[in-house]
Amino acid sequence: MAPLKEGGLWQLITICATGAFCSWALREVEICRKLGIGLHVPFGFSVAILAYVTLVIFRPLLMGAWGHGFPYGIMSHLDWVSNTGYQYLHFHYNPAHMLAITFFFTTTMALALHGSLILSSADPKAGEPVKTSEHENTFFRDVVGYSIGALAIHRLGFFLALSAAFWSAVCIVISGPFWTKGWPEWWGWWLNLPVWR
Ligand code: 07D
Ligand code: U10
Repeated sequence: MAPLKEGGLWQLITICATGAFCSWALREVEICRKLGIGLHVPFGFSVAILAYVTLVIFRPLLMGAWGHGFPYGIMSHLDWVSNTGYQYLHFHYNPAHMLAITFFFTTTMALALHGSLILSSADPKAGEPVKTSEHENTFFRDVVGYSIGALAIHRLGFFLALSAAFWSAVCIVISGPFWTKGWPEWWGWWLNLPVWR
């Protein structure tokens, strides 16, 4: 990838991609305004753009070289993730990476719960009536003792998904600019707590 980056093609792609993503977000804003709906979709997309820009602009700037951005190849970007991860010894010990992964997994669980619940009520077998939100609430009150409600499940999903992308951005921007050692070593503060030190 070095010649590509030296030739400036990588920088050109980065500029064009960032421009395209931001233009797309603004197009979403336009459509929301036309429809008179909230700006939730462009806001959500902006957090994805933030993660991308963190990877290819903010972190390389903080590290002092564009070479720190990830390369735009299918295999080469996987190599970059692996190499960058092992530079910090064991990336699973990065606390923000832990949080991001937890949020990604919780997002899929919430969407699976929500998708299956809606289908179970709104798409019954032929000849059976469509069920009500009372059925939906009752299912979760029965199975886990709590129903978050039809509006709040979407608020929760939005929060979980945005948190996943946000903590992803955090986990990579602190690797290098803030923490240069292995991530396992960061947990030394725990071993050094006066309680058992
Ligand atoms: C960046 C996407 C933005 C998208 C935009 C829009 C188009 C248009 C058009 C379809 C944020 C694009 C639009 C192209 C398309 C049409 C019509 C979203 C972004 C703007 N990791 N790890 C992450 C896990 C390990 C490492 C993130 C899991 C190892 C490094 C996520 C595991 C080591 C970096 C994540 C695991 C390691 C990451 C990625 C398991 C390697 C990052 C998601 C189970 C040895 C990266 C900001 C993301 C990151 C990242 C998950 C393992 C290293 C949380 C589940 C131990 C170096 N990892 N990882 O960022 O945080 O979403 O980037 O082992 O840089 Mg990791
Ligand atoms: C549906 C529906 C619908 C309804 C419905 C429902 C589906 C039609 C009718 C039904 C829905 C429900 C009943 C709700 C379902 C609920 C969920 C899906 C889950 C909701 C979850 C949340 C709100 C919270 C999610 C939180 C997350 C993901 C983050 C949690 C964070 C941790 C656990 C922290 C983990 C620790 C890590 C990663 C260590 C990393 C380090 C740091 C973060 C730094 C700070 C750490 C320290 C200082 C360490 C200190 C540690 C100590 C002291 C130990 C403490 C331990 C910890 C774990 C923090 O469709 O409509 O209506 O009702």
